[in-house]
Amino acid sequence: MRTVRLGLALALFVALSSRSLAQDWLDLGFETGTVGDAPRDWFVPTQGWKAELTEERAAAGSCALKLFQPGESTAPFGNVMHSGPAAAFAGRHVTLTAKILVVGEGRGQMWMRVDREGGGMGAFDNMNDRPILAGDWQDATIEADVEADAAALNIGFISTGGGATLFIDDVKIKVSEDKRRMQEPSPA
Ligand SMILES: [Ca+2]
Repeated sequence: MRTVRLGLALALFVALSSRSLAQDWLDLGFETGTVGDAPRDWFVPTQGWKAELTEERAAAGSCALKLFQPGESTAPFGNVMHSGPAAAFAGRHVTLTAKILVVGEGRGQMWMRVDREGGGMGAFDNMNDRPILAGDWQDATIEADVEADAAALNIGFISTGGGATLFIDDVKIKVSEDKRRMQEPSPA
């Protein structure tokens, strides 16, 4: 009986640890920090684009993340991203969701990319086949099986094809409880 209880406690601890690791990984709702500043741990790698916390629009709470182009830009698109260690996600099924509001001409796309140990690229999706266009808040979803040797998980949001301003909120990352067996490529 004692062993069973210890096992249960251990399983619970592992589940809780992995969940909090995943939650700590992101500032999910953009409700902390200073309006007008970039949110903690997010950055913009594209020249001429800016990302900041805003109270202009919010899908939940009172703040959201705004990606916009304040001046001239030579970049082909705008991108705001977050990169973190993949320890909590390796070998698991991950579901990334967010609310996106597109203002102006162009497309809004969420993306996720796994970087594997040794430098190779793993799972990748940038919603190129299902972009979000101007309108009301819309749901974005990406599902992926994260490789067992994943080193980093990168997520972001791009504005492409017209310079639209993006509002992003309610980012959530859900991780499967159990390790999943990765599919081997079928022999040719
Ligand atoms: Ca919010």
